[in-house]
Amino acid sequence: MENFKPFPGFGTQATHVGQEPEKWNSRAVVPPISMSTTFKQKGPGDHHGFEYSRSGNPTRNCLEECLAALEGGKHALVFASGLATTTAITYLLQSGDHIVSMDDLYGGTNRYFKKCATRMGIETSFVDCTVIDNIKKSLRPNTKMVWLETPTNPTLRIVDIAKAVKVVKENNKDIFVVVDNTFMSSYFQRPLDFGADMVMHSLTKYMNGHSDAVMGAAILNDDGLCQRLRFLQNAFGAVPSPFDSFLVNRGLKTLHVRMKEHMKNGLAVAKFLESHPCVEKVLHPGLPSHPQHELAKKQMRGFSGMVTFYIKGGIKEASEFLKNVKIFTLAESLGGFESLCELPSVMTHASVPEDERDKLGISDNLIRLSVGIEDEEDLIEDLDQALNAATGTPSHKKRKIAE
Ligand code: P1T
Repeated sequence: MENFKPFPGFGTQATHVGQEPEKWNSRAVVPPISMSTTFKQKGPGDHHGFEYSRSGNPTRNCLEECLAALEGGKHALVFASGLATTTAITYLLQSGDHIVSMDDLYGGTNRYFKKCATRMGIETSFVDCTVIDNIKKSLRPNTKMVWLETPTNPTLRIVDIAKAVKVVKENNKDIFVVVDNTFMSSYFQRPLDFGADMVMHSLTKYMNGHSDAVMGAAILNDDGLCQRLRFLQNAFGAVPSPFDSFLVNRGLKTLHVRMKEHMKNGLAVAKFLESHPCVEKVLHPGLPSHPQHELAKKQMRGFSGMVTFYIKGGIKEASEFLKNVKIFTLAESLGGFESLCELPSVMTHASVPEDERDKLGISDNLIRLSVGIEDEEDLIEDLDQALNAATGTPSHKKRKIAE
């Protein structure tokens, strides 16, 4: 395993920032779930920091403070889902504005820009931002936002954040650069350190890590942008419940512990798949065979449990594999403690038009794994038997021993 250095103090911050017992008269060590929708005022408009639970909630505050610290940012705002966060951020723009977006990204984000933002009169150009010159060429006088996802979902391409920010700011310093950091979590990557203006997370994934809450966050340093987003959080109203805020806040407490296991298992699975005769190609930024392996090592402090691979054959073999896994579960989503697998062309990226999927390499034999924190040997054995069952090959492990 690579010898990556974690961000200093990460575990201590995850444990304590925003969680101060002194916040509560009871001195509760674990922040209480504050379910009240409204808060008593001393006089009209004269309150104790909270008025109404959409505009502010004590449990949500604990989570937002912790998130800001973990991402190395000044402010964090949470929303009812990752996509609600993307929507709120896009509401910072107005009709006639233009977005440049990475072409490979979560299918729902692609669909939002194409089918929803367009209805607000906002146009998006989808370009391969791994080639920095493509970003430069697609900037227009009305470009207001550049949206990057790195590593990308599902083909795990890496965008050089520092170079992308540089080229954007040289063109116009008012264009803000947003990085969707969902695949890495705050533990392995901090885009704000590379000059990005804002980080977006689907907290539904690694940050919560327990596959039991849907939520998103925007994290940033700029006070003015934060104020505008705070207004939208309340005015737009897509806020998470206090109970879900409690769950995600609890999930953060073990983020650093979980991510190390995801990385270890993900790398083991990627190496195993790369050696398997039923596998055409493996995509994992931690493998020296990944075209951007060096950039990944420079920009990230580790790798998550995301592994994508092409099974030999087509939809038939891919479907058989997915039906045959026993420990991996065939389901959308990622980043939970449990291992999941899915077929992006039919599931998470079905909303991306077929010609675009072809261009991006999202073919019917492309399988995405979210490698969980079960025992490495069990995961590899499961993948081996499912691959062999899908392709009618004898067990790879047994065959290797026989050789
Ligand atoms: O599901 P939601 O919390 O709304 O987050 C949307 C989202 C945003 N960004 C990335 C990189 C994502 O992967 C997602 C959601 N992705 C899945 C559900 C998935 O299985 O890929």
